[in-house]
Amino acid sequence: MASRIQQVAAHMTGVSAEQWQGVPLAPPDSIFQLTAAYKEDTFDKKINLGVGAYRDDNNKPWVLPVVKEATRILLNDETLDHEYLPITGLPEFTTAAAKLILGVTSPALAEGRVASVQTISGTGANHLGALFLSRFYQWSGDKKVWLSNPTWANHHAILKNVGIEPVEYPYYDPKTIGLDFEGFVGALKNAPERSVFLLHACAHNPTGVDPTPEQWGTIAEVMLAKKHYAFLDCAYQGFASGDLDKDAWAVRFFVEKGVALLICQSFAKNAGLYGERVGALHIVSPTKEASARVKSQLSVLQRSEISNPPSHGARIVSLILNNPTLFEAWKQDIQTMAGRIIDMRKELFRLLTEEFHTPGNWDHIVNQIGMFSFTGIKPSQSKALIEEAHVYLTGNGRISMAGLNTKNVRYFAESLDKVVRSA
Ligand code: KET
Repeated sequence: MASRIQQVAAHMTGVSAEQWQGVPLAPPDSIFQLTAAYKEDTFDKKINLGVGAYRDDNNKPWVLPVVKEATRILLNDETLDHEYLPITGLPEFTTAAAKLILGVTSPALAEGRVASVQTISGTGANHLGALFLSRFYQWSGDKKVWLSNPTWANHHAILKNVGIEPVEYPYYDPKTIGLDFEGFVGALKNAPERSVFLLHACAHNPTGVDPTPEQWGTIAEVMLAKKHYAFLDCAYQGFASGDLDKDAWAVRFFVEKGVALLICQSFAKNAGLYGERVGALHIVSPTKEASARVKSQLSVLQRSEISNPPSHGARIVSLILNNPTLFEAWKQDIQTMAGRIIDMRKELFRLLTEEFHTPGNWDHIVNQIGMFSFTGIKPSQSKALIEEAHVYLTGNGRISMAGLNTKNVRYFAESLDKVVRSA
């Protein structure tokens, strides 16, 4: 009776019966809040080094010329419609995407051992991969995935969402501002057999520190010996070296060695298609027959999650990957992006070492790979950069090199120099 009166009262006052009292206010996303704060900032020299998104030398998002060309072709194609794609995506896209990461001569592809599904960019691939493992992996104990310390923060959330506990393995050594290879291999050796390790295929985020080919060799050996599973996240193919094949080396090497694995692939960065959400999940199985079963279950999962993936971005990438002229043009565009980032590394290094004589060793600025640089500065210094210099970066000292250009790199170096000297 009392509750009926309450309901009536709530109805009369327009207050909903559900107050969501149990819902705590969540903090904003650590990366995207920086973009929002940067946009609101009115300071003329402000710099956004937060999100890993490419900018040209004028600090503008860059629509790749090859993407413009592919879009023009699509616009003039009268045969295209807006029907649903198949549940697992546009077949000519997923087939070409698999070749791009695994290599055209991949034995796994020739033997029909790869199940490929189009996903909502790299994040969707990570999610679907994690969901699949959560459901079907033969876990030796609790569901746990080993993540590098540090890693892309979203890895933690994506795993937790599907009931997998993220645990950490040593990766970055703050003393050397490089790879803690011993710690990493030690964790691989000490983890129970059949553990799942999430590895960044190239251009590690946030550190920009990748294992050498020789180190990858040791990692693969230990993974094979311990029957571990490799969850490979490849969000930056092309951004490490400027060369798509070179950046796929570790993935292909693992497949060749027979490490059990899946690959999460994103076209957000290398094709500049951030908002189009184009990606793929590739699961490599030991047999064609197993692969067919895996693919059938991926299809079932995908159906209940997103039903079928969006078509526009996949069509653009499919055109680029399947047309030799467009493919060559894309490689040029990737070199333009990777090359500009490398130039910024060199210039920042030169300014810090030759002009400002900033205390400390800055070799890592030029040695680190890909979109990001892990500066090695303290959280208090990151905070000072944001608050005093209007330079936006994540609290862990990661900077997106793509946010630097010939016009703002000096101001950044000067600001970095100041915070390094003051604390
Ligand atoms: N994996 C890694 C390692 C990664 O850095 C990102 C994006 C993704 C996957 C997913 O990208 P997608 O756009 O879903 O294909 N990283 C940048 C953007 C973000 O945080 O979402 C970043 O670290 O800034």
